[in-house]
Amino acid sequence: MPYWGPSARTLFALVSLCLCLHASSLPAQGWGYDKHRIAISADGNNQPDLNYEGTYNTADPDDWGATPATLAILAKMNLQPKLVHFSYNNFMPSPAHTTARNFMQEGTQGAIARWGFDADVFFDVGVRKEDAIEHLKDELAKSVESDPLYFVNMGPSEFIYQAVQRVVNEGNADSLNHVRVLSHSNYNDHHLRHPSHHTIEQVIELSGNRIQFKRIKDQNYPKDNPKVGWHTGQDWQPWAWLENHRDPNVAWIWESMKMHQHNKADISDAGMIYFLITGDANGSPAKFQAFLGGGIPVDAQQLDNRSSQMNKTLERQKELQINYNNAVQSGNLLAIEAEDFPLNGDWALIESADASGGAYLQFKGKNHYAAAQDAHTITKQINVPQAGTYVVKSYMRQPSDAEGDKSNDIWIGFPDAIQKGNGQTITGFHKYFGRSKGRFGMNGQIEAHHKHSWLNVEFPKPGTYTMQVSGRSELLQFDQFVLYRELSADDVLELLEVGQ
Ligand SMILES: [Ca+2]
Ligand SMILES: [Ca+2]
Ligand SMILES: [Ca+2]
Repeated sequence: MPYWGPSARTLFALVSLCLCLHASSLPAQGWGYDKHRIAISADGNNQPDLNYEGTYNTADPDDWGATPATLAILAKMNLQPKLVHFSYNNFMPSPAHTTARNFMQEGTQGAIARWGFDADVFFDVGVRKEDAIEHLKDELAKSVESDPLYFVNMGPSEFIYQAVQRVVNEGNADSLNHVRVLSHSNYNDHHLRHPSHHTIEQVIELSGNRIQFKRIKDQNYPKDNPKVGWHTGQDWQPWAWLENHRDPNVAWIWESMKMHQHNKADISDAGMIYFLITGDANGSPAKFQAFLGGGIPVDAQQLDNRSSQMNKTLERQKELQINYNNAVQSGNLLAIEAEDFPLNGDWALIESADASGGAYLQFKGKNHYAAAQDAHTITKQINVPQAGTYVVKSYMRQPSDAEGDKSNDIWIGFPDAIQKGNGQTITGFHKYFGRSKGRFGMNGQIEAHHKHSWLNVEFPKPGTYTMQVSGRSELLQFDQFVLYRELSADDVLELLEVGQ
């Protein structure tokens, strides 16, 4: 071995050490951030919200690029395990992507596969709204002085509002003393998709002013100076280094940014994560380039585990979506939104992000236990594509302060079909009841011939049939009816998880 060998090795080791130090010893200065837990909620919805009457019924597409960029910044610092929640498509009420391309799903799944994030902390609000809110609630409620949560606000504030509301309602408001909400955007803080939605100030107020809030400068500006900010208008030159980056995962950020349908080079929301990691609120394309350097190293073993787990989940979701479409097309599954019934009497339509279709009906009148009243009966024609006998279930909810068996029933009737309970034909209206609090649960039984029974309805031939519902107990809420045949209740629950 030549005499200079050992010292060359030493030199190499020293250089390596310096490189490592450079990556891991960046000062923790963004608002005291030091490898703490991070939760993110972004919009980016591409499925139009057709009930929205404002100017934009889809979200700003800048998140399609900002999400991969954000996750790249975290991965570069090996902070994957610190990302404990990422919800997307949070433009409430967030209709599921059934006809439009789901760019946010592509961006998050792509980042999970490339950099080994935990797939279980990602939620498409359009498909798993309830799970997403609950999951953020749990992460908020865990916060203590030694383990604070940084929440990065990348979309309108209603989503975090609903999670904070649950933390408060469950008596865990003190945890919010250790939650720090970071924003850069007047829009994210104040945009209201619906009059019932809330601003970031209302989120803070709801927390009893416990949540700490910081808004850094708007990362979209100035758009005409590529040296500052994360939005360069339609000038792509400052980002050109991304396109052919030697790390293909970094080059993928470029592809994601180019999906922007107005061709804007804008990943403004990523500026917040850059600030948290570096303390620099004046990030830029060139600083991003220096930060990512030669690329993002990943642990191959960790990646293998994660991507096989994710592929299984994706395959399962695809299969469920196909099964749901088949069940609807074949007529084996009829899903009827309560809010599609024309209103009558004391029925009221309530818009709500946690209801299917963004709304439910509530009976605001008094109890009518003796008989269905015409004055409070709502009627809808339903289309039945094939003859057959269907189980009738509904998604209903009792108000949270109702006693166990109160506010939990309606009258139901199918006057021009054959109704059956306990195997026997029955006629007229029947009391139809269930129990579920907190969330809309699938249930619904009748009492026929002195026994509890599921309600079955036979439609002798395809066509249009009348369905009637009448108010029975005050304040009951119902969201959706589900009629099904040749499926089990478990099948239906699973199919509706993706179909809604
Ligand atoms: Ca956003
Ligand atoms: Ca932007
Ligand atoms: Ca509904």
